[in-house]
Amino acid sequence: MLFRDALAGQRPLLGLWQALANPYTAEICARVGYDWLLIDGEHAPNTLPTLLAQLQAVAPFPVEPIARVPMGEPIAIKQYLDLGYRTLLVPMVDSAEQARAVVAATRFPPYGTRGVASATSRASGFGADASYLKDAHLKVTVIAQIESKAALEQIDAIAAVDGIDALFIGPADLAASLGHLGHATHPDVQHAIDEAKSAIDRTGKPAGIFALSADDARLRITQGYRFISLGTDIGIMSRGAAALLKAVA
Ligand code: 3PY
Ligand code: MG
Repeated sequence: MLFRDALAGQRPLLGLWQALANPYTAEICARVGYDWLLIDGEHAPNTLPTLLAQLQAVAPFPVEPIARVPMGEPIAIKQYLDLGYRTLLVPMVDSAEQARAVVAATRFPPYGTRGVASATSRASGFGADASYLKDAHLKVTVIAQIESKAALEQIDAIAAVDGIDALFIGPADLAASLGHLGHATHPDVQHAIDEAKSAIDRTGKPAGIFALSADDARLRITQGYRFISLGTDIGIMSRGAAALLKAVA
C-alpha cells in the first residue's frame, strides 16, 4: 500500500529514525513491527550505496522505507527515486514555491521535471516494469517538513500544493528557528507545534511529528497525529549500552 493511502487508515503509523546509516541495523529494526523507518539522508552519513543497501535490507518486511533527502533540490530527489524509494521526506520546506519545485522534481514530464533513467533505474525493475514511466507519479508520496518560523506562516499554502501528501513537524529545527536551539520542550516551541498541528488539520492533510519521548509519542497519538517517529536507532543503542553497563558495573 502506498504510504499516502496508509495515512488515511484507522490507526496512527509509528516509525523509527535510522541514523546509523547501516543496512544491518535497518534490517534489525525492520523486523520489529514499525510501520515505517526513516532512512536519513539529511543528517546521517549516508551515500547512495548505503541508501540502496538499507532499502534492500528492509525489503522483505512489511515496513515503509521513507528516505529523507538532504534538501529539497532535484538531484537527490531524482537519485533517491531511481534507487526505488517511493516515499520522500523533504526537510525545510518554507514556501509553496519550494513545495511546488519539490513535487515537480518527483514527476516525469508532463507532470514535472524529473530526469528519465528508464531501463537503468532500480525503480523501474531495471526496465522490467513497462508501465513505470507512465505511472511513477502516482506512486510517490511526498512529505514536507514544517520546521521553521517561515514555514509556520505558510502551512496553508504549502499544504495546498498538489502532490504534497502530508506535513511533518520537526521540533529540533523549529526550536532553533524560534530562538530555543536545543530546547524543543520549551513552552514557546510546544505552543508553536500545537498551532502548527491545528493549521495542518484545517488543510485536511495528515500531520506527522518526531516525538521527543515515549510519553510525548503517546500524547501525539491522542492529539490525532497520523504518523509519529518514536525515536532513533542511535538513541536506542546508546541508552541500551549505557543501561547494560550500569546494571553490571
Ligand atoms: C527536526 O526535529 O528538526 C527534525 O528534522 C526531525 O524531526
Ligand atoms: Mg529538522
